Amino acid sequence: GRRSAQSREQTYVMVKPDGVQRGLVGEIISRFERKGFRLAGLKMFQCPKDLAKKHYEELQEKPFFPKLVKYITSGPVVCMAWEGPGVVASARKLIGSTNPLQAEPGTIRGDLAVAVGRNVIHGSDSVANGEREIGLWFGEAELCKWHLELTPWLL
Ligand code: RTP
Ligand code: MG
Repeated sequence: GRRSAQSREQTYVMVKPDGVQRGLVGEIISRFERKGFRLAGLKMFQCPKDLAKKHYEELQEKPFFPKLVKYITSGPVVCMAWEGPGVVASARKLIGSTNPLQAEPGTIRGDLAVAVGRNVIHGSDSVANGEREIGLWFGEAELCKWHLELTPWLL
């Protein structure tokens, strides 16, 4: 039924090194929790160069790609898998536009960042990429399965 399929949608969200260093991890987790999504995976992690390149492989021809890889590997990130109905699109809304100067107030980037090269957070841009990225960043044993029948207030 609806609560077993659609509500199992997952997205990969990551606090980038600037967000970790600026002490924004709690604030960011809090926004997703308060929205009503379920945290299925969470860890702090120093990303190796190979993984950063793989994660952003769709952007490898862009002029900013080397800088982007350097940024993501410049310090620990906080990796998260969030789950819930429509979580991929909703997370992108909570996060705001790629360029923080274009991001609406009330969004994470709109409230907490000023530069595209230091935009604090990542969120998957499609359901397929969410699955791909969670597979890249997490091992099976690092992800928790919520028992929805025991948490009826969570959709
Ligand atoms: P993300 O993947 O990190 O969630 O960001 P996004 O979907 O909003 O944007 P995307 O096009 O996927 O770009 C990935 C990240 O690359 C950096 N970037 N720099 N012009 C630039 O210098 C530039 N453009 C993009 C940003 O950190 C962006 O989040
Ligand atoms: Mg992207």
